Amino acid sequence: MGLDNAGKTSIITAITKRFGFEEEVARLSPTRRIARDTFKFLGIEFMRMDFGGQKQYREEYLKHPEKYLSGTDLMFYVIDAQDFNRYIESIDYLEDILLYFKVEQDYVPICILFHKFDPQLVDDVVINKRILTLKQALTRYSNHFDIFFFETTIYDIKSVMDAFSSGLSMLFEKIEMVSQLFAEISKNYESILMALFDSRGVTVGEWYRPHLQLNEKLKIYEKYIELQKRVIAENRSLLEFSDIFESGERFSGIIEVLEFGNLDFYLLFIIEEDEDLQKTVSILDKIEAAKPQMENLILQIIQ
Ligand SMILES: Nc1nc2c(ncn2[C@@H]2O[C@H](COP(=O)(O)OP(=O)(O)O)[C@@H](O)[C@H]2O)c(=O)[nH]1
Ligand SMILES: [Mg+2]
Repeated sequence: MGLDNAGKTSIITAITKRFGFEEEVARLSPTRRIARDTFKFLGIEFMRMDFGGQKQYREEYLKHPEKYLSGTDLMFYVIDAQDFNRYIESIDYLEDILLYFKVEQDYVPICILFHKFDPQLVDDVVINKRILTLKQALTRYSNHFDIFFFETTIYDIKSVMDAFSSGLSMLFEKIEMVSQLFAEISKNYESILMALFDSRGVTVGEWYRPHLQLNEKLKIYEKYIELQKRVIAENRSLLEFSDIFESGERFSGIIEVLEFGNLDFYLLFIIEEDEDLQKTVSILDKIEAAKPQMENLILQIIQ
């Protein structure tokens, strides 16, 4: 939910496509009423509702909230971070929505996305200040609700996927065990990243080397998207690769497919490349040996 023009439909398009969505996003017209679709995560089917945000629709939702909002498990509230003039209007709308949930004692987790936080704005003092002020104002709702903030932009697909993944993972109790296991395993190697994705690129768990830079994360994610396509096209269960960061640092990695009935997961493991390539290969082999442990854990989560 969120005001019209906040970027809600663009976000859903980006999450669904993950690549090559720019043209479609540029052509979007305002959503009429509510656009519904479904997707699966960890074997559970979710209905996703994209609430058209124009004034007349907002009034309708708020007039009959029980009709539109009951049964909500998770809300993503999108604010156009660039549109300072509409911050207040946006907060008012959010407040009305939260009021309904509060009266119903339905304390759904709320993810607030400060969207259109485009790459060139990351160091922009003005917008950062505005967002901070907004966050401070919004913390008053955290007495009742679990509220999580994210800065997102469709020009960084990872930012959008992270917000979506983090929101969803709140609905699965044991899911943080995956990241914990990754942290544990990573200690033993010169790891850069360890992540588990579902077939649609939603993160189930991940661990990053501390201080990994944003552009390095992006590089990895883009590489992953490209390689995942190849894994599918070539019907492989394992793919090893090697590449280089802008800094000149080399990394090696594997993508491994884990299958559970008709559910596929992708394990991505990236380590610093050793001059002695044999050493790198043996580490990647060891990681492969951790597969049963990983599979056990996934089984617990999707039960
Ligand atoms: N600069 C920028 N523009 C965006 C971003 N996301 C969406 N937009 C643009 O914002 C406008 C409204 O997007 P739309 O998804 O239709 O908004 P909705 O009304 O909330 O569904 C469109 O022109 C999009 O191209 C973003 O991350 N950055
Ligand atoms: Mg829309």
